[in-house]
Amino acid sequence: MKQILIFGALYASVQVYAQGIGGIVFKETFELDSPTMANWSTADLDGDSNNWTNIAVTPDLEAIGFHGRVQVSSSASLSPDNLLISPVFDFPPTGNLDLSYTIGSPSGTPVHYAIYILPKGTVFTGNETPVFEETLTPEETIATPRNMDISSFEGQQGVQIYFRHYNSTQFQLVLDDVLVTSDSVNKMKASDANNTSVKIYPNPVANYLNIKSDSAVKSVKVIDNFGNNRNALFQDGKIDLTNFQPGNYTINIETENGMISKKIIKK
Ligand SMILES: [Ca+2]
Ligand SMILES: [Ca+2]
Repeated sequence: MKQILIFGALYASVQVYAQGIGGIVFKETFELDSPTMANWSTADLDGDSNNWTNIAVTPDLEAIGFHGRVQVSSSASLSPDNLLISPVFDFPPTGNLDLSYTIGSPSGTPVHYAIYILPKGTVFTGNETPVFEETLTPEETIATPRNMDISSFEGQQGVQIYFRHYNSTQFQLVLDDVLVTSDSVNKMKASDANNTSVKIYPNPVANYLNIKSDSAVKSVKVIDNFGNNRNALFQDGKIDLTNFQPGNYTINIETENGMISKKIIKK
């Protein structure tokens, strides 16, 4: 039986930014003194009674670089489907929004997760389109910082961020230090953080997808509709998609200035 567990006031709106001023839009440390901690909720979609929980790091988590308190999604069945849902908050109307967090797993790979940004009150079905998803590589099972541009959500009122540990054959996912910023405290220059600094073409694509980026591309991942990380050759600024089935794919491009996610259609 599926069960939705709600902790705290799910729809309590949290106003943590000064409108029109750059800075911190939302911050969560998952520590006991965090004022927003009580407003997170979880949903155990696979119904195995294992879910996201807030814990003080254990020695195995300390060993992979986590400190203090963290959120851990666990599963007994090795087929987790656990949702962690942020408090409701508003994105400021302007200003290069940036989402960062730290992610990892003590249980090895492949650990898969997705992030959704949805209007408050959404009845989650699993068919929503993630803003980002990935399967961690063996090197990324340690506490790994992630940083991505979410400026397309500028001005949206009453939204929640969902972290979904699913489609994964590993039983633990660890999350800490969720931070949404605008403009001034952004770690990147605005021009670099903006989506336009990475261009992909053609889209739809037949064989080779070109990637043009202002900053050096560190890695490229191609994720299919089922959330699987597909091996694709990235060479000379091109991804070879010749042997891919037609359909929708997500391209996650990690540059020196952060992670950018793009949707493409393979013809
Ligand atoms: Ca579960
Ligand atoms: Ca923490």
